[in-house]
Amino acid sequence: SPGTSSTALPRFPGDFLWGVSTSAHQIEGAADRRGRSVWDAFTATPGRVKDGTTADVACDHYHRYREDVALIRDLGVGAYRFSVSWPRVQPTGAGQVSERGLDFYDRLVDELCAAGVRPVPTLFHWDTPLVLEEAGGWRRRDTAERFAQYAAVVAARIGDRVPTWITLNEPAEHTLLGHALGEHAPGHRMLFDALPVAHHQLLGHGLAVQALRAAGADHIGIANSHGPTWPASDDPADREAADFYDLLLNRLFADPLLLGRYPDGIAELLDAPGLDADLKLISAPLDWYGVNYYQPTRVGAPGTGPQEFSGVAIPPELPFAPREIDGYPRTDFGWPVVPEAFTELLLDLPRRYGDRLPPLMITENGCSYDGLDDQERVAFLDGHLRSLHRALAAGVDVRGYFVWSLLDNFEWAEGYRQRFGLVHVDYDTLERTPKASYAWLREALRAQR
Ligand code: GBH
Repeated sequence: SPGTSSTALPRFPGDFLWGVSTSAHQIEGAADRRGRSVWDAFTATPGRVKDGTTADVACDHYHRYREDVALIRDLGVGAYRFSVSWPRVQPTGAGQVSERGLDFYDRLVDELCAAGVRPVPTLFHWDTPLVLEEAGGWRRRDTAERFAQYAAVVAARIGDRVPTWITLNEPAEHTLLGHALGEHAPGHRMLFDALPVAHHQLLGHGLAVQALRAAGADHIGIANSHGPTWPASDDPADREAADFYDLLLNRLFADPLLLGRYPDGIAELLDAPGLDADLKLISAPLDWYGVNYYQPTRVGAPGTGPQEFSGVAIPPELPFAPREIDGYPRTDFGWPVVPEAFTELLLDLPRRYGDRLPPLMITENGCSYDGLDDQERVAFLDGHLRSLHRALAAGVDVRGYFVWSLLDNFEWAEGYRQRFGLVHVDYDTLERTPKASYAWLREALRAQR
């Protein structure tokens, strides 16, 4: 009825997969029970994490996973996307496997299965073992091989109960923020010299897919960040800058994965020997393609934008400059809330990739807001689910949607000051408290049944 905010969502397909997402470094804690990762070292460097915190304890999910699985079950979602910490499984990133580390994921997967929740592990969500990084990390080609060996170790232990896999999370962010701009671990500022890091992650993905299939795994995907890029104006210089940003964010990973080639100009910059063979491996068919969506980006010609954007310093040498998007509400992070851009993105992917595009799953979507009565998050999720439904109605094949995130957690360079959870975490007591958005989503999903 008019005046109530409880208008039901449109109906989604009966077999649509609903889920929530997290990642290991952001929630697990128990840092004393794993090898060190690039994020431990980055965090220990003063000034890198803005509130000076570490993820040593985080949400202490390592010890509290039973309570967290109960929260997932009670929410009524069918799936849980978590990540496996490489240094918990292989403390030095190669060779020696930690059985105690694997035991944790074994227990977690059992707990999920008992709760009727599908485990959806991501094998890499940015926490490279520090020993590997010190030997060159993703700048080195053989890290891709190490990654595939680690994937095989994980599959051998939990593969019998895992129906759906994700290789990498957002290699674009890990390349750009972690290696080109140095705003994330491992903190390199290599600008365009970071391109091999992109290629080696893609190669790691391809080799891991091969290793997973050899271990009998099925339903394999990847989680890539995507978002519409809007030119700041019709000026050709702004359009050119926006096209370049679009290439870096939306095509640098998707083109090799889905089309088996790099966008024009990139292969020349890469200069990798054996590129054709690599691309063949990288473009081996995926069962589904994961999209992490947060917001559109407005981009103009270089030298025309702010020096700092969303807390990230923008080097003047970049051939583009991000610009503010005005006229929309903003999250606590300052990101504009533009649900219709989600529809735009979802309509665009099949236009770009045609029948090379596998079925989609939204592997992350969410927002940062403080407080337990988080009506802004309710509005964000409601708006984005309606936008997603519009894309479904237009024929885009989307099979699932995962909210980022189940819990408030360690938000990388922001520390704990951005809260993305459906569930509030008190970082002194580690007490979990479901927010208004949790109750809203539970009711919205119940109404779908
Ligand atoms: C994801 O990355 C990560 O996978 C996850 O670990 C993280 O916690 C979560 O999102 C929330 O941050 O300056 O307005 O253009 C997010 C990818 C890239 C999305 C940068 C926002 C910049 C916003 N992000 N992008 S803006």
